[in-house]
Amino acid sequence: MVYYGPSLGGKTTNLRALRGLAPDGTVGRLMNLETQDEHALFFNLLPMRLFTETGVVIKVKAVTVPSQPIHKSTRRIILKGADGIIFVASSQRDSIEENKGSFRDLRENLRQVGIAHDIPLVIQFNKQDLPFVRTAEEVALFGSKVPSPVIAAAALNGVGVLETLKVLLRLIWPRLEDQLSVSSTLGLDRESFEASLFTGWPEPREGVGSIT
Ligand SMILES: Nc1nc2c(ncn2[C@@H]2O[C@H](COP(=O)(O)OP(=O)(O)OP(=O)(O)O)[C@@H](O)[C@H]2O)c(=O)[nH]1
Ligand SMILES: [Mg+2]
Repeated sequence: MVYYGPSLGGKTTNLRALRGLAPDGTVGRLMNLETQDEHALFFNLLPMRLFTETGVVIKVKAVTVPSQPIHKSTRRIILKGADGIIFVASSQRDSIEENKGSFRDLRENLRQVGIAHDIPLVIQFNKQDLPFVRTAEEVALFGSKVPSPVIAAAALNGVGVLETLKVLLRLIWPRLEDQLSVSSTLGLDRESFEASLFTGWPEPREGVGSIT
């Protein structure tokens, strides 16, 4: 799962929040990967294991892209391995142009690496807890106009983070079935896949959480 989006949108914070929400034994360390060239380049990787009721364990790697313009080629390499994308936008009103720019960059990179535009994609409007943001209603209205699911979040408070990932995994299931025939080979049908993902994880929190 690739977390894509403008600088400071909250990609790393999503992974930190997942780490914080996860029951023991389901996620590994949050890794910070660094390249050795002259440009500071950081991206993160969080390995997770989701235990389904059928005994099948789904290994998920959540990866962020480095957002600086200079790292376009790294973003492409990361995208090549993507099964799904979470686009983390900032809800702040003055971030609209940055969000758009990063989304254009995403579309261009998908085209460049030959990934179809119908790759599972969820858009997250993060930082809902801040003032001067697009409201949850505005986010919902936006969601009604675009083909991808759109979710409001406040990742810093752990709100909306799990929901975003769940929605993406639901979109991904048909691919698992197409490519691996998981229902016949592993007995993992769509219903049990959806029902058992994230068992033991906390229930979704309402609102934007406390401002910490
Ligand atoms: N108030 C608030 N701050 C947030 C939220 N999510 C992230 N932040 C803050 O925004 C800043 C940037 O968050 P990061 O998670 O580092 O953003 P990023 O997308 O990983 O940024 P790059 O790695 O530079 O691309 C940090 O100071 C976070 O604490 C949120 O939901 N609410
Ligand atoms: Mg980051």
